[in-house]
Parts: sequence; structure tokens; C-alpha cells
Amino acid sequence: MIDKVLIANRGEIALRILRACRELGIKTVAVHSTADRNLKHVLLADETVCIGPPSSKDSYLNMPALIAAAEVTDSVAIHPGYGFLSENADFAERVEKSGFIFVGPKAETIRIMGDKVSAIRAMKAAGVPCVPGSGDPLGDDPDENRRIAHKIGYPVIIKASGGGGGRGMRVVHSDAALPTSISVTKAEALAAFSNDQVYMEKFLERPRHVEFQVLADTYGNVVVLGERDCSLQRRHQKIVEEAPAPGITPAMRTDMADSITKALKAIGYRGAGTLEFLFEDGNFYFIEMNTRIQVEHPVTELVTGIDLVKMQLRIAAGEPLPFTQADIKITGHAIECRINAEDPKTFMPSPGPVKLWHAPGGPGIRVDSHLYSGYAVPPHYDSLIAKIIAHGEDRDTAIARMCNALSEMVVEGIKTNAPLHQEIFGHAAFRQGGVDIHYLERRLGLK
Ligand code: MV4
Repeated sequence: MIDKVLIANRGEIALRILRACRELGIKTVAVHSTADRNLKHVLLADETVCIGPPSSKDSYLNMPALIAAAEVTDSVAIHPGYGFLSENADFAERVEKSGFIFVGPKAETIRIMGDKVSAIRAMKAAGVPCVPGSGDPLGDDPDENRRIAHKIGYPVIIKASGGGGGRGMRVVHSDAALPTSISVTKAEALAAFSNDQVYMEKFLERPRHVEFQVLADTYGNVVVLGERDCSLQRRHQKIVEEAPAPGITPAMRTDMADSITKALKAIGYRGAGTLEFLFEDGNFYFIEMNTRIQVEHPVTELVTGIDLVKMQLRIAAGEPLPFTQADIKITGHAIECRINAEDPKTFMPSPGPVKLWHAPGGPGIRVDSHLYSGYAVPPHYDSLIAKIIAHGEDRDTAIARMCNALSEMVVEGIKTNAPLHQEIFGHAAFRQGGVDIHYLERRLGLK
């Protein structure tokens, strides 16, 4: 096993990684900004290194500081968590060139998936269903672009190849709007991602967001751990996620697992990953792949019984997967609520000292949080302070347990979005299951 892991992240995921390391007997190095000296995982780690001032750019995104911290602590591997440098191919490359193990796929794979045109090309070539689209990047000929749009049929969506996660996209409804939409998206893409490549897809009007979790080892073994429904979102920020996705049949799940496995073997994928699909009228359409552990990984852990973060570390250590696809069973239903330090009505961040924190508990409740009474939520980073995850034999049981948990939880001193969650769990459409990606914004009267 790996002797020592440097955790290149903060907050709840850094604590999650530290816990996985401890279970595996791996020593931990916590790196932190000057604003994060009192983070729970920093207080628990075997060693700590301050890597810079509060601004992420100078600390958690500071590659030389992270590599130097790995060097001075004799770390063997670096776990990037999610966000920050987790999907930065240059970072993965520098980590490996410096002689450390990057807990994730090869830099080359991260690069392919970071470029959405090449990601779609790789998946399509292996038979994964994709959205009807241009396939190739769009050129400068307006007549040719109009022909592509007609073949696809309006409405279409122009997306930046270097984008993803909702950044750099524009919906187009007519020939008249097409040339300007393409040139504006290209200009924005160049400014935001230093890459002006854009592509075109059919715009799906009311899809659900359903994503599949995968694990692959370094020996070509791939396992698909079912799917999650992450449709409940606002401004591309997920709020509630669940597994399995309502209405997805075992036959659909098996079909998807077959084509995903084939594709990931073809590209030599390694580690944990997530393939994002839009799901509409009974069909899946691949849109992008995330090459990191995701915020919502616990719902998959609860329905499969597999510890994804421990598996990431074991794969990085060169162990083969200890199970096959036939061993994977989906048991019951799990739902996650993301608790953010924010105003539940205005969504404005609400950092500050936590006067009191009572975590919920009871049957089927898991809490992933770095909060403690007396901790001050800094204003510099993401506002996620806790994930409440409820598991039960069926969806109704998971919902009932979540409602108990939300009503038990106490956070005093800062505002949280817990009241928004309470409201959502009262909605008949949510309780029914299978709402689309626009449901929450429609329901909040934001659209
Ligand atoms: C789309 C789409 C409709 N049609 N692509 C937004 C985030 C990025 N991952 C892809 N996104 C979308 N791509 C086609 N062809 C609608 C969205 C979309 C969305 C997708 C998933 C979750 C939330 C979303 C919110 C708005 C738009």
C-alpha cells in the first residue's frame, strides 16, 4: 500500500480522503491556506503544510507549492479531491514527472475528457449513445454551419469544447441567430478557456441529468456502479442527488454498463470516473465525462456498499479491482442533500462562526461534514458545509429518513439552505420522482 498521501484539497472532501487513508493505514499530509488552519482534517492529519494565502489561486491551485509540500513531507501520492486541480491534466503530469502517484487517471486521459469534442468522439467511436450533433468543431463557413443546424434541427446548442459543467453554452432557435451565437460563444470560450473551439448539438428541452459511476484498475478491468439522478439543480449547482435514478430499469442499467465498459476499456481508463448523460423520453445521450471523485459519490457508496475513495487509493497503489460487474448489486435507495452556508431565499453566501452544530443521525443516515461547534466558515471558498445522505430499502424510506434528518440538524450562527431542502421534500413532483433539470428553477419562480 501507499505509505503517505498528500491531500490537495479542503473541507468535507479532504476529511473524507483522510478517513479513507486512515482505514487503509496510510499516513496523511494536509495542505492548507492561511485561512484554513482550523479545518477539521488539518487538525487530524499526521502532518500539515501551509501552502499560501487564502486566495485559491495562491494556495489550492498553486502547483509548485503543492509539489514542494509533497517533496518535503516524503509523500508518495497526491489525492486531488474534486474541484481545484482535480481535472487539470498539466497538474497530473507535473505530479507524475516529479515522481509522485496522481490519484486519478493518466494526464493524457484527463486531457481527452477535458476537451469535450475529443471526449464525445472517443465515446461515440465505442458505441456510447451521444446527442445528435456536429461531431467535429464548427468551422467559419456560415453556410456549412447552417447546413449542420438543419440536419440536426432547431433548437440547437453551441458549446465550448474547453467548457463543461454549464460554462460556455448558447441555445439557438433560428438561422438568423446562428452566426452571431457561434461567434459570441467562440469569443467567450477563447477568453475563458484559451480555446475557441465550439461544437453543435441538438438542444434537449426537458432532459434529466443521469450520470454513471465507474471504477477501472490498471489491468483493464472496468466496473460500472450504477447511476445517479442529479437533475435537482440551480444554476448548474446540484442541490439533491439520488441513486438509483427513478424509472431506470435493470435492463437499461445493464445496457448502459455494457457500452460504457467497452468505451473505457478502449481508452485505457484508470481510477474513478463519472459519465454524464442527458436522459429524455427513455433515451440516454452522453454529454461529458468527469475524471475525478464527485461530491455526490456517497449515494453510490450506500447503494453498492463500495467505498469509492478507498478504491481510488487501492487502484493508485496498483491493486486489481476486488470485484467484477456480476458482483455489483444495487440495494435500496439513497438521497443526498447538499447543505450550503447560504441564504435559503437569496442564495447569497453566509460565512462566519458556527455557534452550534448538531449533526443528524439515526438509521440510514450518513453525514459527511467538516463542521464543528466553534468552527468559522471562511468566505474564500465554496459554501458546501455538509452532505446529509439518507439510505433506505426504498425511495420513500430514504425520503422519510432525510426529512427526519433535516428537522434534527442544528446549525446556528450562519444561514444554511436547509429550509430550501425542507420545502423541496414537501413538493409532490419531487416525491413522485423523475423531475427534469429545469424543475427547481421553474418551481422557485426563477425561470
Ligand atoms: C445540454 C442541454 C440540453 N441539450 N446539451 C449544462 C451543463 C453541461 N454539463 C451540459 N449542460 C446541458 N447540456 C444539450 N444538447 C442542457 C444542459 C443543461 C443542464 C445539464 C445538466 C444539468 C443541468 C443543466 C442545466 C441547464 C442546462
